[in-house]
Amino acid sequence: MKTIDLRSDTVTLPTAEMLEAVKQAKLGDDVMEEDPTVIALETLAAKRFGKESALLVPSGTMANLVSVMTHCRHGDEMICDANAHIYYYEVGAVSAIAGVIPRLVEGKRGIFSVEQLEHAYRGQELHFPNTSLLEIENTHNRGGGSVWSMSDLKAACDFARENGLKVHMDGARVFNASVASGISVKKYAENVDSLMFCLSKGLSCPVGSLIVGDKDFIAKARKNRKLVGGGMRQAGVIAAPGIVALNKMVDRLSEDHANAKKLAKGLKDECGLSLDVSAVQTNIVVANVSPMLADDYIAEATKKGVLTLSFGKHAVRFVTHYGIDAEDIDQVIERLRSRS
Ligand code: TLP
Repeated sequence: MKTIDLRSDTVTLPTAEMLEAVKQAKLGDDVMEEDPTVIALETLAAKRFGKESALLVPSGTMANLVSVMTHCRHGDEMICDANAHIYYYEVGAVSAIAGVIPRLVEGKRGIFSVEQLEHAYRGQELHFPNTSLLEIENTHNRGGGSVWSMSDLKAACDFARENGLKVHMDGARVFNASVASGISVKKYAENVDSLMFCLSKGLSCPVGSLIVGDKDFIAKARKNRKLVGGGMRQAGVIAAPGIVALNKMVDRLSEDHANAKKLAKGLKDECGLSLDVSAVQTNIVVANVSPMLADDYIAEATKKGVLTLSFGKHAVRFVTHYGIDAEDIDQVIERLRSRS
């Protein structure tokens, strides 16, 4: 029985073209800013997002941390969604390392309104920490791959700007957002001061994330990357697949989105799980498996060769990606339909 791995789009393997690009890559010492392949990727990313500069880092977690360290001082406050990856899944790094206090907003599937921001923002007063950053996640992972609309994004960013806050976008899956919404990544980036995206998720690269921003911000971020041990040497071996990804792997994300929709429909109509099919916008499906516990459901599914992740007591996450096709989705529905 073939194992169908829907735990995450991080399980994707590099394409043959990516591996060939690694072999052919011209390399140098990237800490000395002499790796031509890294420079080519950073130049390409900056151009794609309409920003002055870009910086390659090993992971999305480091990209978020370095961005927060660059925007904020120790003791500052950052407003973010209560289910934001940066708060929920990054080992508390923004507090433990950057010394930043998160102030949480209860968004709807990770999307929050200006009214909620007005409520969360305490103003600059003697007793309060200095609120310096708004963090937005697009697509929103725990929100089930939800996409920020341009009007919601613009309103939140305008509010931030009017109050002197910088905006950082965790765009780990921003290309999924862009493909689903038709809004260019440039348009998303235009509204924020910094944006990070991952090569290692839907774009199928083995390693790497990029931060984009203005020249000065990226120069400071480069130093913070060094501070947290993220300075890399012949990092062109990571950058080379990234160039292939940006040129070849973006448009196909719509296949993952179509497969996620098909999966959601099947899980609801044929496997009896509870979920809102119309809420599936990208490559993430979150289903409620009650009365079963998520862990028990996952154990049963694993026995049937379908791998998934727990997203709460009764919530299970399924992620579609490169390497999962429409037939695999049929198989998943078939296997999960029977409860024996
Ligand atoms: N998300 C992973 C797990 O950590 C949950 C996944 O499988 O989805 N921002 C967002 C929105 C993410 O989803 C992730 C990874 C990150 C940041 C961190 O990226 P990495 O794993 O490269 O540090």
